Amino acid sequence: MVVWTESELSIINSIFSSLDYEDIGPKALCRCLIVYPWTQRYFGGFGNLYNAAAIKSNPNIAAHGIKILHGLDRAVKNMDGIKETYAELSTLHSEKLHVDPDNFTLLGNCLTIEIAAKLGDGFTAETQGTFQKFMAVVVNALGKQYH
Ligand code: HNI
Repeated sequence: MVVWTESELSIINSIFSSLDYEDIGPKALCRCLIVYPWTQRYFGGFGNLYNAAAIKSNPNIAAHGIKILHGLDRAVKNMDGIKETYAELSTLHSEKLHVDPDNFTLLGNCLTIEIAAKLGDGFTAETQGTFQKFMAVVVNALGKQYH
């Protein structure tokens, strides 16, 4: 089981309590779709993804970016049971959506960059280390139902 120190729990809570979901969610998903264009294949029904400008102004993508952050909220509220929390979401991404689990890491990288840009000097090495540990646990949990 993953062990969290008091300091790590406090860093994760502080990141998420100050996070503007409506800003960072869309930015993280847009960055992922632009930097790693093969991730666009899962969003064929979302409308125009023709270029970076189209992706950034696509309301369906923005809404989905916000939805993903709310998905991460579930982990923040269940830090000692992230695997169980994501069992159903993992099955959905695997069996129904057929999302390659490597993409979870790519999205996590983009989210890390957006949070770093937002926090500026506040994104210390300690903050980064804790956030990346959190995302690694989330990615692992989301990949659990793949076989
Ligand atoms: Ni993901 C649906 C959470 C990564 C493609 N995804 C969801 C939903 C949540 C969610 C919540 C809504 C489920 C429902 O309707 O019951 N996704 C997350 C989280 C991560 C993640 C927490 C990682 C941090 N998803 C990804 C990645 C891709 C992805 C990396 C593809 C590159 N997700 C999808 C698609 C859907 C989806 C596609 C369905 C969208 C729709 O509405 O049709």
